[in-house]
Amino acid sequence: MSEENITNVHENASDYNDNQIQVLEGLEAVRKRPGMYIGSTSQRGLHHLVWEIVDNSIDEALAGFCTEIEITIEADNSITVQDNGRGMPTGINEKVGRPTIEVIFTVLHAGGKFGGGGYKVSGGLHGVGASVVNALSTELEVYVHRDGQKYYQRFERGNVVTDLENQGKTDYRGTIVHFKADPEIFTETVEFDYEVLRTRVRELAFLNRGLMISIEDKRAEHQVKKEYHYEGGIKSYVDHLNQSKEVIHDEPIYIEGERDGIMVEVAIQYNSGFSSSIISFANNIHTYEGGTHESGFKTALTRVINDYARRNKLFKDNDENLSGEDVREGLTAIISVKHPDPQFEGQTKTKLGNSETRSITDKLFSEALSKFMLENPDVSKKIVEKGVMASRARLAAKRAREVARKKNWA
Ligand code: 0R9
Repeated sequence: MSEENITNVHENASDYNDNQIQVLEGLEAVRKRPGMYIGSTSQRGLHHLVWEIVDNSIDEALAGFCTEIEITIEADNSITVQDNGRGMPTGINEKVGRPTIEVIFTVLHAGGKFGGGGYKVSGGLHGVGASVVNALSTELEVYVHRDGQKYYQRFERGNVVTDLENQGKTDYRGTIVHFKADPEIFTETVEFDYEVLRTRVRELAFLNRGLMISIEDKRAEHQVKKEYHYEGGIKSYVDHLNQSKEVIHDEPIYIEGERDGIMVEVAIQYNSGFSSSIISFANNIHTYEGGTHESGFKTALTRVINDYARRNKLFKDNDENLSGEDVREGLTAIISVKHPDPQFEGQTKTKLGNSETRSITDKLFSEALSKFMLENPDVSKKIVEKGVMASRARLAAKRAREVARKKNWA
């Protein structure tokens, strides 16, 4: 593949097609500086290869065409990812004169996202993942089942070994990618850790309601398979996090909404404990450092609970409002947003920066929570009481500190 910079931007396109890809550069750069593309060449970077391929399947699921993703650690530590989506387009990219599949796997920055019309929301390397994985694998094979035909192409260290070939008829539909990480790149290890993959697979199943994701380990010493599928999505995630806790209302409160192309989902449940666990995600990426979605949620939660308590005379007239910390005591919450153009900031690039997401999360969550509280007065009263107890404890501790300070001065 040449290193020419070919641009092929389609405006107003609403779907990918074989020509709607911008082709920017070759793969030598990836093998020279793998860390720039996958973070590191340690075991963490190795696992990154899996997520880059899985992200493409998840995008297909988010587009509404894929319901199942299977990940297999093969006996030789190679990886197979299979999805039952539409199958990658099998036509020729006119600008390059090569099959789209070949372009996607051999040219950096070849991806629908760069075509202008693509709408993809999963995390990852924004459409360059397939070519990066190919560049860093001793072998990569892709099988596409589409329109009743099966196609196959093989690469080695990013280079084309066989042209895309039609292998005849199939009843199946979907894409299968099989790759083997290159020990010349991953000098520490090329062995996958089943537990690391399993934990993230389960998280992805929680975050993508209804999607079935399985992980199988075929290595001699392991031989295990787990399937994850949550019809409740992040509501099931909150149930899971609170499973060993005493909850103060039976069902997690779940809200979802969409505005300006930004999808917001929140699930919350209070337990009798004193700590809070708020976990936020943007495009399936754990936003450890929080961001606008998390702050919009927190502001809305505090305001709605105070408004409800005041309107329903659950405060005494001279009681001050509950603080943010008061209303978060004993709270387990998952916030998940899907944004067409997420901006990640902060030291570890895990803080969502898009400013409009703050007000959108605030509005969607506050409207839904206000409605829930009006319709569920028994649960709402328990939540307010929990906050009032936290507030009293906080004010009592503050008074005790003041008394102690005065004593020390006396
Ligand atoms: C096993 C891993 N799966 C994938 O890598 C995968 C990519 C992919 C895909 C499409 C469907 N399934 C996929 N699985 C797809 C098809 C169409 C449009 N968009 C996406 C279509 O039929 O019109 N693709 C991801 C990128 C591309 N396809 C494209 F750039 F080649 F179009």
